[in-house]
Amino acid sequence: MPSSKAEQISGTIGPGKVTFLDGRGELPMLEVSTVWSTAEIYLQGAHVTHFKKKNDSPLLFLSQCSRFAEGQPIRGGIPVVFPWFGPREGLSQHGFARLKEWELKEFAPAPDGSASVRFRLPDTPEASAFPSCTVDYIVTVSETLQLELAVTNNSKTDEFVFENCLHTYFEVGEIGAVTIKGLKGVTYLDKVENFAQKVEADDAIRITSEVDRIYLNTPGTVEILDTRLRRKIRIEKHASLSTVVWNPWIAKSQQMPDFGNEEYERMICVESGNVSSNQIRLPPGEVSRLTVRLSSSAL
Ligand code: TA6
Repeated sequence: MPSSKAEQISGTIGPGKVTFLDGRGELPMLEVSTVWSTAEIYLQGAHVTHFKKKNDSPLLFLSQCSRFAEGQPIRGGIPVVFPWFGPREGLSQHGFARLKEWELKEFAPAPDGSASVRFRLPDTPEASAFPSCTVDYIVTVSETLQLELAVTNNSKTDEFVFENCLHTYFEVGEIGAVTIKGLKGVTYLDKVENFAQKVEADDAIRITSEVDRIYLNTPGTVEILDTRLRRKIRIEKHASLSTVVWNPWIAKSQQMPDFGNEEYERMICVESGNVSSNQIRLPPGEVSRLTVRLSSSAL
């Protein structure tokens, strides 16, 4: 680990480079830059807070009101949700991974100019409630943003049952100008209506009120079409059966202290993971690799 902040770890192969900085709230942060793009990643939660291609708008939404404090979730970017999704009696919502400072294990610039950074979730008291496991997260920055959450069950005897989710906040020009494609015919749990089970009827989903849905058994690619930014975002994924779509709309926005009252107009969460009935049952010695590839193009 670099001894001084703002120390640059330059790649020797490609032009990809990583700079180690004091981020907001003095939380340790990495800035990764490639010929195509820049990204910012906080060690806390291995949390990608920024990804932007040259000549494009940022891909990820980050709230102006987000906290940047030890052990507090960051509002925006890509929270890593693990080992449970949602509330859990007496414990933090969405697991503990997003609250912990991850170890920076490796920085790997590639000949093609992309740059990968590997993080490891350190042992924590909370993890003792689960079978012994190794959790690595690899972020690859290039013209696209690729994420891989690898969980190894180190137990010799016990199955590891967990949920995971890359809870991505996308930046949009204006929520009214957005449609979401790729979920037609998929069964979902509607959290706004007490988890009522429904089937998606729309080919192009529009957001016109609070939306909080868990789409199940859907390994497919989802697209966000944004006519205001004239941008199409593609979310390709592997080893993920759940897609969660969330916009807090007006009332919920006003209830969240770390989220601006009008910010619901500029974001949509389309999250990729394995939650609820899609939770993972990982046998001893096995590895699960949730992979998500985010790309964007002109509409
Ligand atoms: O993924 C959608 C969701 O589960 C919503 O229900 C909402 O709670 C959101 O996550 C944000 O959760 P957070 O704990 O970050 O406030």
